[in-house]
Amino acid sequence: MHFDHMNVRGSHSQSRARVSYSKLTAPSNTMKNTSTIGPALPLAVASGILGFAASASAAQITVAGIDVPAPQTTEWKTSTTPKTFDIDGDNIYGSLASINFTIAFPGAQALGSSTLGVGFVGSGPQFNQPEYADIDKVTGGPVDENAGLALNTFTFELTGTAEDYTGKTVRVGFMQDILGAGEQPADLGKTLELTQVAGIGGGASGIVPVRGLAAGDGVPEFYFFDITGVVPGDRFTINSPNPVGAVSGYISAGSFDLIPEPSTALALVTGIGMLSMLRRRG
Ligand SMILES: [Ca+2]
Ligand SMILES: [Ca+2]
Repeated sequence: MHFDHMNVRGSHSQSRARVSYSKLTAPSNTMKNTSTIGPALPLAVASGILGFAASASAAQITVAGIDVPAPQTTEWKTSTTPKTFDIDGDNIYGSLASINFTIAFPGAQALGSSTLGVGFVGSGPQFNQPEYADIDKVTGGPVDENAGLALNTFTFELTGTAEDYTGKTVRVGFMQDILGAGEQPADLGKTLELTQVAGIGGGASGIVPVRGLAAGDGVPEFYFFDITGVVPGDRFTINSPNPVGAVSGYISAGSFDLIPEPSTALALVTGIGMLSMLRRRG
C-alpha cells in the first residue's frame, strides 16, 4: 500500500481548495440538482459483519487504459459504437453496473449484498449542470443526458459471492472532461488513483495523469482500471485531488464490467485464430 495520492492532495492549500470548490459549484439558473445517488440501504448493513477467509489473496489493481476518447466514451451505452476496452462481449460499458452521479445507478446493490453488483459507499458532493457534456443515458443509449459528477472522491463496494469473482477481473472506468466551456481552461493538472480501502488487501493503481495534466476540451474521456482477486465486500476509492489553481477534482460517470474467466477469453482467442487460418486456406 502506498499513499502517493495523499502527497498530491497535500500540495494545495485549504484556501485554494475553497476557491476551486466555489468555481465548480457555481449555481445554475436553469437547472437544479434533483437528487443525489446514495446507499441503497442504511449503512448499518455495512461491512464488518462479513467473515473473510484468511487464506484469500488480496485484490490487485492495475491501469487498463487511459484517455479513451469519444465517441466510445459519450456513446458508452450504444452497442453499435465500437468499445476498445469492453471485453465482456456486449460492446457496452457498464454491463454489470453504471453510475451517473445525481441521476441513476443501475446495477447498484445494498452494501453486504450476496447479489453480484456494486454498492454505493460514499462520494463527494454531487452536481449536474446543463453545460456539462452530453453522454448516453446511464439506463441505456443512444438518448443523451448530462454527465453528473462527484467532487474529488467516490467509494464503492463489490458485492456478490466469492464464486462471482473467482478467476475474473472487474474493469471499472470513470469519465473525465465533462465541464462546460467556462471551466475547461482551468480543468487541468488533474490526476486519478484507484485504491483499495477495505477488505482483503490495500493496493493502489498508482497516480494516473488525466490528459497528461492538460486542460479539458469538454469531450469526455474514460480511464479504466482492472481489479483482480476480488473478495465480496472489498471496497475501493477513486480519488481526484484538487490541483493548485484549477477547478476541483471530480469523478464523472462510472462503468463496471466483469471480464469472463481467462479460459473463456483464451477460447475466444483460439476461435479467432482458427477462423483466420480457415480464411487463409480459403
Ligand atoms: Ca460490457
Ligand atoms: Ca477531452
